[in-house]
Amino acid sequence: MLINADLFSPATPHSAGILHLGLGNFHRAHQAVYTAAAIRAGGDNWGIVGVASRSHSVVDAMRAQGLQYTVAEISPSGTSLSVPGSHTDVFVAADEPGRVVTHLADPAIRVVTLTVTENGYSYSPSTGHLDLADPRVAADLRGGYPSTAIGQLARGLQQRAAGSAQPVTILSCDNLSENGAHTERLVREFLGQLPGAEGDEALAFLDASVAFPSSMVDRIVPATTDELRAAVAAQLGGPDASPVPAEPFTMWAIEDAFAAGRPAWEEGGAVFTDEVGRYEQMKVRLLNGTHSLIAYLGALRGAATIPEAIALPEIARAARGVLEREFEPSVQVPTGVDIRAYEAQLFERWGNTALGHRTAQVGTDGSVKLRQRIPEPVLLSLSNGRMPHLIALAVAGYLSCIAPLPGFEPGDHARAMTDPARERLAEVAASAASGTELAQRAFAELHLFGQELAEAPAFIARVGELVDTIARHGVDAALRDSLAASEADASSETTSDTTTTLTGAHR
Ligand code: CS2
Repeated sequence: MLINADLFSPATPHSAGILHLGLGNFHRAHQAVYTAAAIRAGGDNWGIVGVASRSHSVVDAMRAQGLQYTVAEISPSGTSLSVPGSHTDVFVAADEPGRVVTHLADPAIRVVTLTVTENGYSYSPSTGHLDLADPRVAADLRGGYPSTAIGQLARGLQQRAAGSAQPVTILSCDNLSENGAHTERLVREFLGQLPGAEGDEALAFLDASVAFPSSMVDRIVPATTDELRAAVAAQLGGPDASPVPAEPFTMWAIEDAFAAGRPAWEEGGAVFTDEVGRYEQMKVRLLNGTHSLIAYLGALRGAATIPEAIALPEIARAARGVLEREFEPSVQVPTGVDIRAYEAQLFERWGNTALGHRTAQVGTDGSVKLRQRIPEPVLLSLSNGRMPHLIALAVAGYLSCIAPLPGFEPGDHARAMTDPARERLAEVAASAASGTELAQRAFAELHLFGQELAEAPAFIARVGELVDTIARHGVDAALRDSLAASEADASSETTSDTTTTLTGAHR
């Protein structure tokens, strides 16, 4: 082993109780760290079998390092290293496709966790349902070893139902609202699509013995860079091929509804609460929603990283405006959370220059991410007679990055963003005469952000206008325009509130 474990205290579990799908950096700096604390506190049968979908890089590195890796907690005041050590095995599903199903059916596995990103749930952003048009979903439904996460869960649960039928919990750890219910719905839809009565036994097993609690996860975890590898190697005195960078902040709120026990994740600071829905809303809208705005506008301004973007005064003003005036009114704050302190902390976190979180990373998969972040706040704002100018700007920024109008060059950071809707949107953009037409077709024809926003013509028109402004006059002009409109609306509301109060006082 290359990492000198004597310097640290890796958790060293005795056996595995968790199967984890999505062996990326987020899992390794979040859930794996909480699990290490639970294992150290006596839960040594809660080791994790980690599954990477297709990529070998993490699996190869961890195998060569006795399953260990370093978490580098990075802040402007310094970096501290730790080694969680919570894995008992890791493998690549594409290499050993049968193993995922076998582990899922194994009664020793009592919790299955997922960090497969918003894009890993095989759902259609336009309908919210399982995407039957996705060829990988269709292949999984036909049979053989499944390759999608939903197919793996469904096939694994089928096998478990037919075998031990022992209860199990499926815990989504992705930024989806109501992620437990969402995952359960997709698994049920998959099983319901199987021919004849093939899925019935598993559906009955789900009714009786499978729990899908929701959870809110939070930690900013960028991609690993060579610079980090070098810095970690220098501190460790030996190489780690796959260290994970992470901010110091970390939070996990979980609904305590498990079917077959759970690790004592509270040992690592997790909060068990029946207000997970509120935590999710707060996080997915305030943090992730504002993050998207910072990423798209920042990329268009040439900022490589989130801290570079938020250091630009207009972007900081737009971020504050969207957060306070457009996202926050749609959020029910969890009991005991000081929302002002939470928001102040968000700005500090985004400003962490040492972390170097890239705008291209946050801007990736915008079609599936924005679908989770914006529709409800937009609809609520419109129903209150208010145009959410800054959310419209974030969406205009997204379209300008992913599907630039002919003749508009969004820059390298925007070009580096990948998105499952990129091809479809680019086709529309290539033949669109204006931003207005692009927005109109993206929302109403492609149903990019679902049915309800497809029927919000004033919002679509505002997005289109801002796409045109970005293409013709640049992103700064669009920022000035939407900030002025948003600030004017806010101040006219304050004035009319005062008037109402004064009129009331006169009576
Ligand atoms: C980000 C998130 O990439 C993104 O879309 O908004 O990954 C964010 O960094 C995490 O959710 C923070 O917990």
